Amino acid sequence: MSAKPLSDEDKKKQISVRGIAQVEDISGIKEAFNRHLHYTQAKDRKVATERDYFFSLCYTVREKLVGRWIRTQQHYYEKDPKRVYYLSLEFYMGRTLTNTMANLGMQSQVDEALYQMGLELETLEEKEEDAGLGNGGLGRLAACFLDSMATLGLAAYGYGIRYDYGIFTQKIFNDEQHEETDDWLKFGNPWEIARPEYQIPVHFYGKLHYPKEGGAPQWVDTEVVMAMPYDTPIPGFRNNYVNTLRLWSAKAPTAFHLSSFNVGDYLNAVCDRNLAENISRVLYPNDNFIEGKELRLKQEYFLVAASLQDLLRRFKVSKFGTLDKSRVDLSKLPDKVAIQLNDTHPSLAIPEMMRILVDIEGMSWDDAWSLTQRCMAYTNHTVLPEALERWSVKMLEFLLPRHLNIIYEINQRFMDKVAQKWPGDFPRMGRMSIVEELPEKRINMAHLSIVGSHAINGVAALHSEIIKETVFKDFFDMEPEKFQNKTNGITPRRWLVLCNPSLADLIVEKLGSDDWLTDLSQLRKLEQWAEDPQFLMAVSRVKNENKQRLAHYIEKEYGIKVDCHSLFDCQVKRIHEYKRQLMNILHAITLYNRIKANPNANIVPRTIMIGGKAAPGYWTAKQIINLFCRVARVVNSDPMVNTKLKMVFLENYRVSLAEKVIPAVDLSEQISTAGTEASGTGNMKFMLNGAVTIGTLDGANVEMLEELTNKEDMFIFGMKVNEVEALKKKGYNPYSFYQADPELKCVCDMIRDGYFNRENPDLFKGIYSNLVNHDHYMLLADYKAYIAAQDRVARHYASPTRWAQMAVMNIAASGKFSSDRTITDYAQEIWDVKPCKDILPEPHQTK
Ligand code: D6G
Repeated sequence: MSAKPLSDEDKKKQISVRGIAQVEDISGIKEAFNRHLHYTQAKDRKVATERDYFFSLCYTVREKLVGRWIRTQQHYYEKDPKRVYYLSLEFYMGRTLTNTMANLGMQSQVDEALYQMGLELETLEEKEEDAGLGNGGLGRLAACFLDSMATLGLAAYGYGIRYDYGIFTQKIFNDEQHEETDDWLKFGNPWEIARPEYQIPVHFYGKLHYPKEGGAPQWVDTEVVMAMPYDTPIPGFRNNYVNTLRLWSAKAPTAFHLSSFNVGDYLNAVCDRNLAENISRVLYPNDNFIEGKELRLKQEYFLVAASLQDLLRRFKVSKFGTLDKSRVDLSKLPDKVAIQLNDTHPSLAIPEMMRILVDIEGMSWDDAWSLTQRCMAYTNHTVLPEALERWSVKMLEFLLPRHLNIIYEINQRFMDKVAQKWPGDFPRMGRMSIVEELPEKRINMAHLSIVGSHAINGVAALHSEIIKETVFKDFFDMEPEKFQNKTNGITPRRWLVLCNPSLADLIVEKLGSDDWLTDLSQLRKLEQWAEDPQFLMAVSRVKNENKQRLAHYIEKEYGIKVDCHSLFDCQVKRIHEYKRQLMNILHAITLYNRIKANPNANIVPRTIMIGGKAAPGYWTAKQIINLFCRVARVVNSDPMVNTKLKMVFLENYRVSLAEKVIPAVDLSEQISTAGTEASGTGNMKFMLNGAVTIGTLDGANVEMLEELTNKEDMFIFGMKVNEVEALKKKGYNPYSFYQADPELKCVCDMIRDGYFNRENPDLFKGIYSNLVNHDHYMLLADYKAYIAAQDRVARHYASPTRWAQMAVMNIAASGKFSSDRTITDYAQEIWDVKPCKDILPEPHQTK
């Protein structure tokens, strides 16, 4: 097929964030694509499936990475900088193909090459499974951080688990959530490379042997599982850096269960291999909730044990693997290694590091402790009590006896320090102990993490203050210098260039370059065009195109037609009571009642969308999904209502769906009870894409408001943290709010009386009674303010120019929320490493 002539649109594309399409690159891509179709997929064009094309394209793009990857790793060995290790049980990566092309600046070339071969890039992109190795914000944050660390040229590594099954696929039937396994590896993963040569043994169970001559007890008679690494390249944004995400998969050792007592039962011994390999089978599907199961504890230790051995191996070798004697001096460890614990999930790294240094390397306790503390730093992500990890001593004793022993020793020494500072203050010692006695003996992993780290940070300014004043107050009183704040951020590459290229191009055109993509604070300059009618029109046009694309998706997937002129009002995040999706539903029912009561009133049309997964065992969260879907059914089928109000549940919300939804939204719902959402990052993604926020003064919303030049450009409502606390103290009575507000009372009564579920009218009585009697997250107390804020939203949306101005002012104020800024802060204030803006040379040849 011959090349299509360049239209004006094509010419514009050439100065697009999607890269510049050069003729020689296009022919190179076509050649590589055909080579992979032939040699890697072993297919010809007559029999090739779309998936074959997808894989051929992935390998074509991957080829552009490998030279850079090898070169970057060589560069780290040559320069030997301090390395950063980000340990996380979750890396919510989503898709890789488009991100890789975007970061290498080759989207236009690939698009053109495929077009010339009669194929469509978008269709192939849709073939990719999401790598859903995370639940929500915590896992996606880890993924955004990897992008920023590579973009800032940090010698950084992600360490995690290669779960065979990621976060479950959510299916809605009969208005209810059902879970299906996420078999994301079923067609193979073109981005990973197995590295069997770096397999590492991990020990479990066993017992302690106390040597007669004294000294540290020995951990003996253990069961071994092998940790097999799979490496995924993490490209920086157009800087030729490619870092590594190393994910561990559990493998039974060759001799697993083939010991003497098993001789003669070879087949059963082979089948038993599954037991060991179950460790990396599945991601625990809970967000902000810890289940306390043995398999999860195994996962946590498996990650930590494999990663520490691996990073110590890397520390001990240098200059391409030759042992450099001076470097085996472990006292230099904190000069070369920073370990960031993403929540307490990998906090066994602290006793594991002590075990390695004391038991294996023969170091004194004090020296080992100093090195451990100087390497480790801990990020706290939540103050919700059900999310704070506490492991039963019984379980630890059984699974990791030496670690329990070390934790006791850490605690003893720490308690001595507390007693020294506050002699005789036994209640304080009780509060600060790593070992809790009631209701059963448990290890408080947050306390362990604080004691074993040199830095502890919250994830937004408000959250960092809250932890100092509440859950960790005693620790703050003791060592205030350890406590820091690092407000979360998002990568503008995925969350703008990739998901909203038209808006990115518009900004490039206005700012005259794309430098702002690695220095997002430059977005502030857009304020000068906030009154420019042409710019406002262009921003609205992009939003409308995105809305049309989403409307098309909604119609195709759910058969619901939505009006693109209506206000797209959206709350996407995990379903949790504290996030208050139920309050959003109360508003939807309120609107329904108002339209029914006054069909001719001039009501601003809205499309209310909620998306998110409920943890499979979280009954109330599932009820909330069920209620939303049932209300939606009534609303959407009522001709008196459905021209003004539509409700859509966005099934199976995940990274790739977020990329379609976020650019198309007008109003972002960030409505958690003040003091409960540590940061939020969805809030930032919406802001960057020109949505206006309705929200409480919670998490990073506070800083978003601070960044806005005009405070009216965000719809803030509801109680502040101190007001929530004061009302709790006074005694909160939700029933009085219910009785005092006829509109609220009517909405609650409809839920109680089964208005939306007449065939099963008792279905939501529990929701009603919980609301009016307990209402732990104070929805009824904030309802009036929320409705009033929603009314203000509608009034503003009725003026398109005013709304577009608000959108522009929000985009302009979103620069602080780049994860590049967050990572720069971690680098300077916790890790003591220097971001490097230099671009590595192109790798022409690799050694
Ligand atoms: C990645 C990239 C590859 C490198 C390998 C091992 O797979 O080029 O050789 O990592 O790196 P280290 O674990 O020795 O740093």
